[in-house]
Amino acid sequence: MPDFQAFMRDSQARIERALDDYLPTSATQPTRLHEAMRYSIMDGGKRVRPMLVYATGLAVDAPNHLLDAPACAIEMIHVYSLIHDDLPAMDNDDLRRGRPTCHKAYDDAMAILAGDALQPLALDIIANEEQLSYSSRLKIIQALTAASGSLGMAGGQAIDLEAETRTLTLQQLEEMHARKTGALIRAAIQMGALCGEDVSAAELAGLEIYAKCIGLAFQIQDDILDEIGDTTKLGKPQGSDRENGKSTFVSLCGMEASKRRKKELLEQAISALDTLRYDTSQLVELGRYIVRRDC
Ligand code: GRG
Repeated sequence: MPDFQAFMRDSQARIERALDDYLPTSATQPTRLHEAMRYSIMDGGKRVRPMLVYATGLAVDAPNHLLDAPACAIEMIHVYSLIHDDLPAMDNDDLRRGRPTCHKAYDDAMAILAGDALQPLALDIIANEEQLSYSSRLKIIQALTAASGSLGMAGGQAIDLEAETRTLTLQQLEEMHARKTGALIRAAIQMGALCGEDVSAAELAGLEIYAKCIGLAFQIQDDILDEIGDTTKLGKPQGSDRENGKSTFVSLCGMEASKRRKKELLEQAISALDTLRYDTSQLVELGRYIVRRDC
């Protein structure tokens, strides 16, 4: 069983190689669009969602070669959402992953198109993954589209934009984040599970609880980092949520209660993995990493 550092290193190396293979080269016409897509995706994000796909794969005994396409697809959808989120019409951010955002490095139109093009590419690589059965491909695509559409991430973003001028209740905040960030995290775990052969209903139920708890804990840590994180490490300005008057777990519950809540969620997530038969050690460690990360 590899230790967590080795698991992270191997999964990150695997995802970099696979993304590079799936993305059209920068020399492919239209070159500026392909450059913009590569600029945003091949730039060293943490790759949390792909790592969740690989760690879930281990927990359901799915071979790594089946997991590459789902791991890349979820990262493509995630990166498209970051590119569009940074646009002037949304968060209007200049920095992402420590570099100028896509629309700053290129222009608004090219950033919109780069995000637009990453979405069908994500679906395309699943649809064309011949090592997966037709049924698995369809179910993986269903998980991805449900998580990214109006009832998932895009819907969560719409609620977030509408909430900018008012304070949310804690329940409204959790519901918004369950869609905006939680849905893709949950989809990453579902997609990994769909690559396993004989995953039982009890195992799926355990993974579902893990996914929901980790999704929420991820966001609580994001809110904590917005308060106390380091701009250089974060690769984006610290304190922007507070400056923009956004409701966050910290603004609604305070720092200590937010830390307690993410600890409880982590414990709940880890206990839920007891229903699984195979190696859940990397899901456990990844959960710990997600709630303790400093960027
Ligand atoms: C534009 C449809 C649409 C949706 C945007 C996810 C999202 C919705 C916006 C991102 C805004 C944001 C910073 C949300 C906080 C949580 C989050 C998604 C952080 C970034 O994810 P990480 O930490 O980033 O996994 P890296 O760069 O490591 O991939």
